[in-house]
Amino acid sequence: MTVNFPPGFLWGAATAAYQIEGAAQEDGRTPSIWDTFSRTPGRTLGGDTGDTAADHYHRRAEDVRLMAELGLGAYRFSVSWPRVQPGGRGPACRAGLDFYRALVDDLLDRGIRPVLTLYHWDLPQELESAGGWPERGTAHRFADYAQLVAEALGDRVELWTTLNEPWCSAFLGYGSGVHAPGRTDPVAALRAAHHLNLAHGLGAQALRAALPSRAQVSVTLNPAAVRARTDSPADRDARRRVDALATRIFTEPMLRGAYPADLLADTAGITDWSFVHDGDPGVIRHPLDSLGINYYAPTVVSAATDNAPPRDDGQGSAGHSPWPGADRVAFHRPPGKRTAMDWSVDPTGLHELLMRFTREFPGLPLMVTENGAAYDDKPDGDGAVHDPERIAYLHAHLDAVRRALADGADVRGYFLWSLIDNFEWAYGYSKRFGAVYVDYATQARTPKSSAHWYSQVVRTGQLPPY
Ligand code: GBH
Repeated sequence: MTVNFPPGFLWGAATAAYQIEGAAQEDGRTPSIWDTFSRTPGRTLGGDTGDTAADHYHRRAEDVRLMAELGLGAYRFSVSWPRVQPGGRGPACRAGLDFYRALVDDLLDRGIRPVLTLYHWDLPQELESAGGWPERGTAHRFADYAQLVAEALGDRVELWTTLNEPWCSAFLGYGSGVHAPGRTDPVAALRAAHHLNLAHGLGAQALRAALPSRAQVSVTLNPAAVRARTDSPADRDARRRVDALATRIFTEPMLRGAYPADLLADTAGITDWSFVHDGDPGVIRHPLDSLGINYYAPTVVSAATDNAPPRDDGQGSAGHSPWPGADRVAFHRPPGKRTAMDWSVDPTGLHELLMRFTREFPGLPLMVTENGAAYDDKPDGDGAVHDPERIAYLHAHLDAVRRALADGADVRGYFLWSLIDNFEWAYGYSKRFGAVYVDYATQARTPKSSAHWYSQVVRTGQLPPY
């Protein structure tokens, strides 16, 4: 006897603005850091940019029809900041807001709940030119932007998320430099992390002030399911350091109101954290209606030894680490199945994270806001796309969610990453995460076999036998 998914469980799929919209120069949109970065030679695979992406800006109605055909109950998308507030400050751009109003109306017409993320990595370039996330002012700009979007869409969107994966914005954007804006400075990365936390707190306050009381406010993190390779004290210390930098640097200030003491100690040689002002912890701590968790693969670490294999976390760039204060940590590739990203397939990490947050933050509802896998999908002779590995991946991870529910976790929903193939950041269009195949030459959409499979799960609220 298995516990099934509870009634009211949100079944959805997710996307992000820069990854699908295209229309980078239309209707008053100004460049974001991802436009600048992707147009800089050598930054993305094949020099790919999001200029056209999956052309969702012009295919919004068709894409919402597709969601309805799949039977989705919810759709998680992000708003492009430079589309609705060009330059990142000042008045709104009406055309930009109209796009999201139309999207939300289309969703509501079809009974699909919109789940809106304010920031999925596309900082207006003007704000980066003024210093970006390492500068405190960016957090205040974000709060103004949050208010602007809330005033425009607050009457019809109930589920709001401030940030998506601030770890990536801070440590891949300013630490390893593999994401926009491509800076490689550990102090800037830690300052960015703090100002993203502050942006979350100020943004959540702005949302509460502008939204009706039924609105729900959340944040999405990518907590690491970190395992120590052995039980030795040195390997366990490596695990602790990575856990602090990946996860507790956000959860502790956001949910408890203080940075972890061990994080401050580990990074003391890099910064004295004087950019944290007296009142900041009280602002960052904000009662949330749920916590969003994105999960793809676990992280396996050990203490670095002289004969350890070279670090391979898939995220280093010319030796710049996204883990300041953890340079004596080695990252390992566990044996077993891998996706096209070379990430291991291990659903136990998802169960582990859901149970950890259930234990650490009792009473806080959880939402799996992203989970999915890239595979080398290709249409067959009839144009159909068969992706049995993705079905296996989704089945195993949904089973992990079901086990967490049975073990007492309060999981309210699951969002497959991604609805459609899209611009996979530094990897450009070479990696396909979609349940729906996109032929970029024609922009034709073809649901893969995983989309049909997921549609059955969504409609029945049950996992078929596997
Ligand atoms: C998400 O990022 C994004 O929200 C989404 O936009 C993106 O398309 C999707 O996932 C697929 O990539 O332990 O050093 O090896 C996930 C980004 C990838 C960041 C795995 C952490 C492991 C870092 N995460 N990565 S390491």
